Amino acid sequence: MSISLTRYLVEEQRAKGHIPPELRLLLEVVARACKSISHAVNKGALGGVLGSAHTENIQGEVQKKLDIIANDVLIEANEWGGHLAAMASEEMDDIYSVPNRYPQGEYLLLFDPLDGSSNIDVNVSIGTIFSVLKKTSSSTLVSKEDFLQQGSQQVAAGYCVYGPQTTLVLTVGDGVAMFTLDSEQGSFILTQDHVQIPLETQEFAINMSNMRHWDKPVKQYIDECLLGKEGPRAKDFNMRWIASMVADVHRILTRGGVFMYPWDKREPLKPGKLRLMYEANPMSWIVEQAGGASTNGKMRILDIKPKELHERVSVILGSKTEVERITNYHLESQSI
Ligand code: AHM
Ligand code: MG
Repeated sequence: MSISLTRYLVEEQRAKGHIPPELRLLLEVVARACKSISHAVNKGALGGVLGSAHTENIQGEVQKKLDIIANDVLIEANEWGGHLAAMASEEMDDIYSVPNRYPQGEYLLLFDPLDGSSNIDVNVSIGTIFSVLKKTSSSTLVSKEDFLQQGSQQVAAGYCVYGPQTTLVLTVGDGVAMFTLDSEQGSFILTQDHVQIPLETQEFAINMSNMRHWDKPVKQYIDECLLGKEGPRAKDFNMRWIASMVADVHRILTRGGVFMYPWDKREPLKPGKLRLMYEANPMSWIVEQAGGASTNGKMRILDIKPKELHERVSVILGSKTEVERITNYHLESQSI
């Protein structure tokens, strides 16, 4: 018997009461938007959607046509349902309040519409990452400050990876479930519930070309992995770097591993490359809900109080024992 996303959400609500109807609507709308994005990604060159849009986002990154298409799909799908107060996206400078012509709900949706943009044109897995918060202020006017909540305040988070299969991964704070898109039926079907990241791993993901810029604790960890059986870890490690956080995190959820995009010395004032609100927070919650851990080297990512919507952060996440080891290396290097 196959369990659709809708059925999963209804049954979770019935059993545990943590998915109110408005949140269910929101999650179903996001899933529907992901189906549309998956369709556009699938068409690729045939749909004329590849290549640069010749515009830049607020972070000065050149946007791809599909970045903008995915952003528009998510906005259009979500603005009218009455479940949202506002949205924020990696691809938009400011928050997007629900237009006055639609009813306003109490949820805030944040997303990276198409993560791993550098992989779009080369037909490698990319994805959509999303995070849901609840508006805490009673004012009907939504401001950027409403969004600046710690990751631990999220009420739902997920991602959809567009790879050989389209897979939606979701948490509402009660474990992690994976749904695979059945394109014949047009629905997401539950394919794994209670996802657990293995504690131990022999696989790491990091962009090795940045090695010379890393800080000492990160270098120490990777050096030890590279020494393999002959080194202090006494086992060989394997390396994978897809350059799509969604795809790297998906592999870690499936077979363990550790993912790092750490602070480095190239731009010392920049805390990291990845965005706290659109990438690190949702992924950290998913990873923790699957028994893993996530830190910026100094503290749990979900405890960081954001100061900016587009704030960046150093990210170390995945199998718990490895993340703890890397955190210890950071603590040791601080105390020297
Ligand atoms: P994007 O949101 O602009 O695609 O950037 C985020 C991506 C992550 O998915 C990935 O882990 C990282 O950037 C790859 O960076 P690099 O190209 O430096 O390896
Ligand atoms: Mg991204």
